Amino acid sequence: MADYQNIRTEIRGRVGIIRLDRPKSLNALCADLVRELGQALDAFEDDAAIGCMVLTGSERAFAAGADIKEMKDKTYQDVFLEDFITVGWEKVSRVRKPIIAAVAGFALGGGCEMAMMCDFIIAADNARFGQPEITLGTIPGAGGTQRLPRFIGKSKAMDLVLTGRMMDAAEAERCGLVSRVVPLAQLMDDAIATAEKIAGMSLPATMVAKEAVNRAFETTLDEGIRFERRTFHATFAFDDRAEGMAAFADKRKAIWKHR
Ligand code: DAK
Repeated sequence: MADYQNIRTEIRGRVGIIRLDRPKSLNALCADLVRELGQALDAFEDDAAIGCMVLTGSERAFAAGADIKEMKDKTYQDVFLEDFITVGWEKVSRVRKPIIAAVAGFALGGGCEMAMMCDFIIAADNARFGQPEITLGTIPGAGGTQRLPRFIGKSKAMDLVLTGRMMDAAEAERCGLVSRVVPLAQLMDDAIATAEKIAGMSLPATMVAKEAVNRAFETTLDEGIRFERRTFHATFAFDDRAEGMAAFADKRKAIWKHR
């Protein structure tokens, strides 16, 4: 396992867990953390024994946003030329294997954006989501203005982005930002059990299912349905598709080859 300073990683069965770990700054997403996160995502993505990932933080904070102290003296030239924290960041939305965000405490600014880049969010009952960048004289920089309205609608997205207010877990569930809310003490057990369930499916089937759902955000309904139909047909090339249907007919459990 790599020697990371700002995150911790763990493997449980076929589940790869990444824990953001800068407790003194509520997991503020500094450049080193984002670089390490990118490395950890690559490692799990390349590991054939991993079928699903969980991204989490601490009980107090998933992440309170990008590191404001690191950002505050940067100029336009600095952020443009170094493509500030972009490369590792984009890996979260580019991984092809399923990834669940398990969110407790603050998920603010880049923390909220990072959770939204995962495939779905399981929230602890103490979770608080928000895009407070407006209070810093700036705007969301990692998808907040684009993903929030797609996920929760224009009105609530505008409310959050323009006021910088936080919403609690119940409101986040009501508006569809999170898939479910669980008691804090159960968050990791629930997230890992869900990840194990996904990792227990055929890996290529989960990967194409994820890709097909994500198409819905990029294309028209007609083209999306067409993509789904072609992809559905393509699953007939998988060994696991033949095995899954044969196992159903034989009334036995499928044995996946992940091929
Ligand atoms: N950055 C740096 N330090 C932070 C931090 C942050 N985002 N959030 C908290 N901390 C630090 C605090 O400064 C404090 O440090 P010490 O004073 O102990 O040294 C420590 O964490 C504990 O925080 P508090 O004492 O403030 O704790 P409270 O419980 O009183 O308040 C809070 C918790 C989360 C409400 C508060 O800390 C807070 O408002 N934090 C800032 C939240 C925020 O504004 N976040 C948005 C940041 S801007 C991009 C990718 C991402 C982004 C942009 C571009 N690209 C890919 C290009 C993202 C931008 C942002 O997220």
